[in-house]
Parts: sequence; C-alpha cells; structure tokens
Amino acid sequence: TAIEETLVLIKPDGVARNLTGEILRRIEAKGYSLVDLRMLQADRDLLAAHYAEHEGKPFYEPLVEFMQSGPVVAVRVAGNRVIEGFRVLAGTTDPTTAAPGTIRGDFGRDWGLKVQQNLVHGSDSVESAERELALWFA
Ligand code: DAT
Ligand code: MG
Repeated sequence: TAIEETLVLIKPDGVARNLTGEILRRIEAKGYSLVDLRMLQADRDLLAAHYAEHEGKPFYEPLVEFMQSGPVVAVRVAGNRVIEGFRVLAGTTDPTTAAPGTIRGDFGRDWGLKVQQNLVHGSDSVESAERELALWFA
C-alpha cells in the first residue's frame, strides 16, 4: 500500500448546489479519511499560487474569478493511492463528457456549463499535493 494525502477542493458551484455532503460521502464511502477540513473564501493570491501552472492560459482568468465567487471547502484526504483514486472519483475535467458514476459525470450539467464549474479539484501528483496542502492548510 501507499498511503498518501491529497487536497480536495469543493468549488463554489459544489458548495452553492448543496453538494458538499454528497461529495464528502463519496470520499468516505471509498474508504478515504478526512484528516482536516475548512470552509473559506479564497482570495486572489491563494488562487494564483494554487493555479500557477495555468497562468497565461485562456481559461486562467475566468477560473480564478469563478473560484472567488463564493466559499470553497478545502479537505485534506488520506488513503491508499488517494491522489489518483480521488481523480477517478471526480471524473475527467469536462463534466459534459465525464463518466456516469463520477462526481463530475453525475452532477455536472451540460447546459450553459463552463468547464471550470466542475465541482471539485483534486491534486494530480505527490508533488502537487504537498505544495497545495501547504497553501490551503498553512
Ligand atoms: P483538473 O481540475 O481536472 O486537474 P486542470 O488542472 O487541467 O484540470 O485545469 C484546472 C481547472 O481549469 C479545471 O478544473 C477547469 C479549468 N479548465 C481546464 N481546462 C479548461 C478549458 N479547456 N476550458 C475552460 N476551463 C478549463
Ligand atoms: Mg489540475
């Protein structure tokens, strides 16, 4: 086994649509542990650091604006291979085509949806997880 920790964010659309409990339920149902959790209004500096790899891409500004549109829930999640495993639970980036059974596939809406409104974030590597957890749980 490889016990890892990952950063999960429930984005403003997930919080606003009352999906926080459902998303946490799916994480726990998979057997992962909630280690720490906070709800906060993210500021621009935090989001710029979090999304540094995407700076300059066409979706960067709308993404950072959207992430400031309401509170987010940040969760430190632990489990065996949880970094990859949570991304499987989340589904692919674009909810329009995310597989049924995934968070984005089941709750993403295919009308008037922007790709950034995809309910959750999950770290994509051990290095990203360490970097992101340090930012959100400083
Ligand atoms: P993921 O969240 O699946 O790791 P990512 O790291 O490539 O995806 O991108 C970060 C976020 O940016 C993603 O959750 C939604 C948004 N995004 C990515 N690609 C996009 C695109 N082509 N158009 C609009 N938004 C996009
Ligand atoms: Mg990513």
